[in-house]
Amino acid sequence: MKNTCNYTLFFLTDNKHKVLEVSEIAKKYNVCIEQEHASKLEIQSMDLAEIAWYAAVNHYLHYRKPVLVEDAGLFIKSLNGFPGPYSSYVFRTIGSNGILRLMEGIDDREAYFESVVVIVYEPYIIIEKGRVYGEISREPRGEKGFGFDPIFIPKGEKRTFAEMDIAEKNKYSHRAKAVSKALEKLLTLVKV
Ligand code: ITT
Repeated sequence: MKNTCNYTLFFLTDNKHKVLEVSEIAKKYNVCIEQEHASKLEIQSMDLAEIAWYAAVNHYLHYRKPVLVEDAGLFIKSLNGFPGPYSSYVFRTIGSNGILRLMEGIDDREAYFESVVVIVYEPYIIIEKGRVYGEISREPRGEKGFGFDPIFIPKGEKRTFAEMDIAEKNKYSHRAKAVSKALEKLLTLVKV
């Protein structure tokens, strides 16, 4: 069945998994998502909201089309929130196995993912956050998803995110929560 779009948002990301996850949510709101491959301004900050806000506003000022930026990170309690805003770099360097090695002998496995979504849809700028709490597994499990999915088990589950399909991950995920809130706000502000 063809998706009817009341609105289209250009999602500035190089991560195709994120596009699939966000598109699945956006469908419910009749919003279409198009991946935008332009380079993304990445400022250095400890604050995901600040990073996403600068990227979205900078892109909007260049291209003047409705843009969505989403930034996320994994925050591990026993590592004082590491890797947090550095998740992308840490994933590319030490990966999930590196995190598991850092946590060898640590019994406190609590962690959360946080997502920040910024939508610039003139004249509005919408910022919403979402979190999912859970724990870091003892070993990687599952082939689906991306990033740290094989080592993250959301609260109330036994499976890692990498053992779930997109619809199941979206029932729990930080990204699904932030995107749903942002789209609800967008639709209350902008009437068709
Ligand atoms: P962008 O092009 O959108 O920036 P990215 O993959 O760099 O895509 P982020 O900066 O938002 O994404 O995320 C930083 C890292 O955090 C990402 O590379 C993953 O390793 C990890 N991460 C974020 N969300 C995740 C999720 O839902 N599942 C697993 N890992 C995730």
